[in-house]
Amino acid sequence: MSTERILIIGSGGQLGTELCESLRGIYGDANVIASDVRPLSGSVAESGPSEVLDILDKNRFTEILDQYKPTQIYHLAALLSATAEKNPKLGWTLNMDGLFHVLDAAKERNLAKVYWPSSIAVFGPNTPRVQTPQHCVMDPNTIYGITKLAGERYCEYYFEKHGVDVRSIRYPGLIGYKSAPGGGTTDYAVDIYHQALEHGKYECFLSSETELPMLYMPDALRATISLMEAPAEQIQIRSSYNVAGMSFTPEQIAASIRHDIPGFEISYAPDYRQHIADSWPKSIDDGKARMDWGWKPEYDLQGMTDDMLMHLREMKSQKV
Ligand code: AKB
Repeated sequence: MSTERILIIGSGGQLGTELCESLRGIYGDANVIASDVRPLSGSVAESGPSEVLDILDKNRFTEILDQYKPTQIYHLAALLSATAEKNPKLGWTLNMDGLFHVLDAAKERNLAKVYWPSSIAVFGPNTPRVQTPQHCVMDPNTIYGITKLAGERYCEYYFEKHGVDVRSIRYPGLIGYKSAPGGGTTDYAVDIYHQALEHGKYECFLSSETELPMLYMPDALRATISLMEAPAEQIQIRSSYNVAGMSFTPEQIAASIRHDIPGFEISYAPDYRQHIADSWPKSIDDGKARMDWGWKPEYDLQGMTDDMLMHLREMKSQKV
């Protein structure tokens, strides 16, 4: 029997849905409480406890903490880059105040661990863009990146000042077949697979040569859980770890799809998200994560594309 009880905040999102399934597999369905600002549905709601929680509502948060007495929190609720750019005030409030509520609760209730995701959006136009180091000039110029960098500093501060065991990864774009992303600049790399199977073509909102770091969801889940399970003394970075899987351009992902769907066509209509992508790294140096807690990705671009298309085809055939 697990002695851990884990509260996930933002379980309805792309990462939350899949982390919930993985954590329930490890710690037991009843020990992982899924929560989201909207009522949850599907397997996340059916396989274990689930609650409606707006992390900005402190009273409701307190009620849930009193009811379930979690030992760990995974705080995933946030506005991503593209959505936050459209609504900067809400981006700031949700991304910062939500984190403050969680870190304060962890401090006051002496929680064992907190997980909070950062992003490659902490880097900006003055950052070295190839093999971006763990420590370098950052200067993010999106509201999302600014909140993630401020959040990283807050996490480190709470660890140093209050002993909160908070751990974090700077995710690149996340790609998975089980759940849809929402509001990110890297989301094209998920949508392209759906459109390839449904229509045999895709219009990309980034230009053909825009190279960005990405991570396939099974690798992202493994990275997150390995970091959270590593002994505390191995975690030397309390702001957030660089983690990388692969880097590619829209043209390269299209070529990998053509291995499987030879007639697949891609066209380009860059929009405001191009400006965001242009300020981010092309590739990431994740040497610290590899050294401190043994991180190593398993998927490359073609391996991911083959796996994505196989699973999406399987899911579509089950629907009909
Ligand atoms: C986004 O595109 O906003 C996210 C991210 C890189 O953090 N996927």
